[in-house]
Amino acid sequence: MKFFAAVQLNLVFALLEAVHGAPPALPSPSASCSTPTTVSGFTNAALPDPFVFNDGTPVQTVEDWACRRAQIGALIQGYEAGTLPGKLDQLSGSFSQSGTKGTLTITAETGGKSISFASTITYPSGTVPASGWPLVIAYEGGSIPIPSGFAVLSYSNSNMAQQNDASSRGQGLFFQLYGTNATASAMTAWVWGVSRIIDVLETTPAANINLQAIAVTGCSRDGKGALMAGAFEPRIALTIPQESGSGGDACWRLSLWEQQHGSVVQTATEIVTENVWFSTNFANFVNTLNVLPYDHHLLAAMVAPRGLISYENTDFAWLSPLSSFGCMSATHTVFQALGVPQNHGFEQIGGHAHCAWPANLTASLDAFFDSFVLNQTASTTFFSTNDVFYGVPWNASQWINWTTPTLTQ
Ligand code: MCU
Repeated sequence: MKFFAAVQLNLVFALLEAVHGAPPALPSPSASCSTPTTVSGFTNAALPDPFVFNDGTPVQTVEDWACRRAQIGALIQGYEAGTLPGKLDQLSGSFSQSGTKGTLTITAETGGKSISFASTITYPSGTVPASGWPLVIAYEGGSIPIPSGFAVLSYSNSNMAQQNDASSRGQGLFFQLYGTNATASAMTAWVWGVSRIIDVLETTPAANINLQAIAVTGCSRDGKGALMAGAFEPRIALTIPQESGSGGDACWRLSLWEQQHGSVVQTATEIVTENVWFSTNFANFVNTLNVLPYDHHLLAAMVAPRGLISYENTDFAWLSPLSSFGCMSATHTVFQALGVPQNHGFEQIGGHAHCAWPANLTASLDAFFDSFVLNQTASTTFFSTNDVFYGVPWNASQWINWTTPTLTQ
């Protein structure tokens, strides 16, 4: 019965893809879906259950999950990310191309202020496919091997919101538009920029981009950012955070557990002092993580049922390897509940420098590109670690203490 429901769901997502050629989509949350930015009185030492709403009632259907996802997005903004502004009425773009180099320039206006930013798109040579080129939006250029046949947009996210150190708060183009007191963290400002790029690509046919075939990637701090873009922007078909570590595909609670067991990892208390990736409000919660009604397993779960593969590097304790593995194991239950576990991959190996690409990861990467961006058939069952987590004990049931339902239509 369970199997049947999963097959049925796969079929529904496949039909959605066939009809729209688009990434698999969730229904819109119903008008009655309530999305507060905080949950008062919440406390949970384990990872919060993805399958209960804020009020404790169970999530049973795909439509329920669409509402739960919206709740999670609001909570993440409320506690750690600040407010993500939406689409602007005053948005325009221009595009020029010389050979394989295109320049996409975007002008955004609100409240009497205006900013412009330009991105370079590097195109493959050859004939444009009928549906346009698939595109990778690469934070600061990215550092994964992108297969031939893709256009690559190099996104200057640090120009959108600076990330030098704590003094970067409120610095960058986004804050020129929304004011230096905007609550958005740098990562939130970066998501806003990605969404405006996609808005303008939608109205710029000359750029020849296949809007159903957009991936996002970035490494390290920019990997944290890439994960967040995939979580909040449903027009992204495939999300590829690389070595994002704490604040990315790791969970706050699990990183603290690693530290408590003697591993020198990055925790929430450190991260809010180091840089401006999170809102100023997050500093109020980093010493009482149990009150967070979410953790990063739920940030990553916002990507489902779209494609997500994250890569981690076991050579660096600072990246908090147990936390990433445990956190993504928790995220995986959401893809399972939606009947698409193969849409979520995780690979954690060592033997390479931070943000360098070892060739033995290319098979999974290419399979994810094939399946989720190019709509080709590929086996995408990749979920593994070779790590022993620097001796820190991992007991899944201590952290993932819910039963995974099969969400029905
Ligand atoms: C893994 O990403 C970050 C890390 O969170 C920071 O603590 C460290 O300073 O920088 C890393 C990074 O972005 O390296 C390029």
